Amino acid sequence: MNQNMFDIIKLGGSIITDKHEYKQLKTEILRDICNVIATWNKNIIIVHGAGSFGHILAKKHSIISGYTDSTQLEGLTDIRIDVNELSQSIVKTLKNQGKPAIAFQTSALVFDENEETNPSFFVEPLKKALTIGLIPVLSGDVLFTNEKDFTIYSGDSLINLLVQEFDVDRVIFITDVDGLMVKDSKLDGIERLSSLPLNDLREIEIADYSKKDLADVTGTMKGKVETILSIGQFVNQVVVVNGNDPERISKVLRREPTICTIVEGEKSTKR
Ligand code: IP8
Repeated sequence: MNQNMFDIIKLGGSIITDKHEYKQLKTEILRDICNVIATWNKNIIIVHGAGSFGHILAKKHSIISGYTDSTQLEGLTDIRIDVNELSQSIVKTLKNQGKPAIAFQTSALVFDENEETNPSFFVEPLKKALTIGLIPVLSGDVLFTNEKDFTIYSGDSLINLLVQEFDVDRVIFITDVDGLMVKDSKLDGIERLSSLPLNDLREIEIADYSKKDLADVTGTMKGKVETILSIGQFVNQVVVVNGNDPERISKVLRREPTICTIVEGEKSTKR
């Protein structure tokens, strides 16, 4: 495999924050996950979800609907401050593990000109950071757009852009579930998908896991599958693994068997 290829690691908002409580960082889990990431010598880009540092205020101020009145601006400012704080916590935790990282503000690099096409993406600062050995840390954000003035842009949408700009081997979603769950018609329950080609995922009925009581303006398990279907075309593998057990992440990185879902992407067929 080409050593210059990248892995993108998505730290889900639910695994690094407690989504029930405003700005509640799961410090120990973040430390344990960063510990594992720090052992990994491949080029990586980290994208994190906003969790309770973003979704609670995003919902309160209807940020996803775009600009309606000036009272939203205070909310927008607070979300930016809070998401920045979360990004910096990740950077500091990586730094403590001896891994130099740098946070980038997604809304300063990405601008949605027109909802029909991919947003414009100023990717050069990321490329430069990577070539000198820094790990870029990016996030979901409040994005400026031509149509609505602003909206919520998820980390998953950003990954969709990144896989089209970088030579990406794997996208690893570190979540708080054991993998992608499907309805099992025989057992009348749900079961985890362990490994499958992207094409099979197109046919499958996914069990919807979203916790309805939580403020989350972007995500459901079905939404995650749509993201995987899209990014899977550009990468070799997409993995969904539970970050509550960092040993599983370690095994995923070393390509050893563990509890997770591995979707084989279509990158090689596109060359
Ligand atoms: O948690 C959402 O990003 P996500 C960004 O990756 C904000 O969906 C600010 C709520």
